[in-house]
Amino acid sequence: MRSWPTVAIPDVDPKYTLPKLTLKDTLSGTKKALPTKNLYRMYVCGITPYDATHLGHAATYLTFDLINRYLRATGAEVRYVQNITDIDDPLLERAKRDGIDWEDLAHSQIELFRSDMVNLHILPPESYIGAVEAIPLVTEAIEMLKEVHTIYSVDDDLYFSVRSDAEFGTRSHYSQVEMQEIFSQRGGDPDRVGKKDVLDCLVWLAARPGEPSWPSPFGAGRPGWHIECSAIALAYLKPEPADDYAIDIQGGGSDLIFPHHEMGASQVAMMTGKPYAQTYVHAGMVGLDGEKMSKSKGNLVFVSKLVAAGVDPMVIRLALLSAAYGRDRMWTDAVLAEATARMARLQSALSRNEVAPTKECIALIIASLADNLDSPRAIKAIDSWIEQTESGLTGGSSGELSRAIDTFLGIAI
Ligand code: 5CA
Ligand code: ZN
Repeated sequence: MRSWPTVAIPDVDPKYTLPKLTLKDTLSGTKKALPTKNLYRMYVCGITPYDATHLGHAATYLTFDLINRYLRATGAEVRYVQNITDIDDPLLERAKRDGIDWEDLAHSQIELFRSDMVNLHILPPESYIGAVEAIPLVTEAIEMLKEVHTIYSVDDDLYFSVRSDAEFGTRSHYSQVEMQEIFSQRGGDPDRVGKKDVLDCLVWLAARPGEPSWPSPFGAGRPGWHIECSAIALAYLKPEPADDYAIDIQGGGSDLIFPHHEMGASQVAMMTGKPYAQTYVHAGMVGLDGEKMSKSKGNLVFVSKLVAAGVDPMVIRLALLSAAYGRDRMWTDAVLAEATARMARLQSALSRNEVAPTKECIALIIASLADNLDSPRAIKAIDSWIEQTESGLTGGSSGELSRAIDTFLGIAI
């Protein structure tokens, strides 16, 4: 699938030293410094293209954009892969409900997502891969899992046996009861008769009448959700044989911790004999005015609608960065109003002939982001600089500060 155009990133002045990036790892529950490397492999779960791009999606991709920007600023290469779940039950259900062709729905939403990502200055993945185009990779992955005896069939459908991985369930820290509950909420089928374990997940769904299907060595059908991401990640990130982990960063929103990322980690461990990711990073959920933002509640706020209403995408970016990425938070009119006011003050301060010293502010932005992407702290440093400039301090370089804000926070002013 075509990715989207890249965004220029200003270079970092060599006078600034970049500390190692630390990130909160969901598996260990602690902050971990990423090892220094020349190449990082990052996989982030992409959209299911039927309601793109709401502010929750935007916040999640923005989180990984901060990681991407920081690692690149250290001089490293980031091999970044993202998928598109362009065939799955929820997409088919939505297309049916709205009386449209599922492929047309997916294409229109992917197009919208691309333009939202461009507007938000989110760096594109190197590989942007749809589930449909990845079907040969999915079937190869299933073959590999078959070789290690982790696949069985129920009727003509194929399942991954979670108990073949002794570590299954240990990564996401939920009890058995919680796992079962979340599994059913997120498309799982705990009650399917013939399964070996209630949590076993579908990897290949045999063709159903009236539904799209593709040929495969296991008969016509379509991929299950979790195997789609495992197969795409391995094929496009190409793990380094000498590494202890298959990839460096596995990411997405916290709604994917279980079952999606647990299943993926198990499948990859079975296929490669290594743990999946060095660090598992999850962005918190964004809600609206005190409620969970969800399709069923119909309270989604879309980036494209805000932009069409005249909101500057850089203000949306600033607004989303004003809260810590890992926490659940609310989008409210007040959040947008605060970011609008902050942007106006920042623009006005940066346009002065004389501005307050900038070196300390830039160093603080870098140090804050290095500390588990603490964007609220980086914004606080910018606020203090604005106040200093407004109070008449001089000696700084507005060009240097606006470049650093662009490089690290992705906000072009
Ligand atoms: N296609 C799958 C992942 S393989 C999927 O979860 N698609 S999605 O469209 O539902 O979500 C796309 C990304 O946005 C995922 O990383 C998901 O975790 C994240 N996301 C979804 N809703 C929210 C929300 N309300 N707040 C923050 N992130 C969200
Ligand atoms: Zn995924």
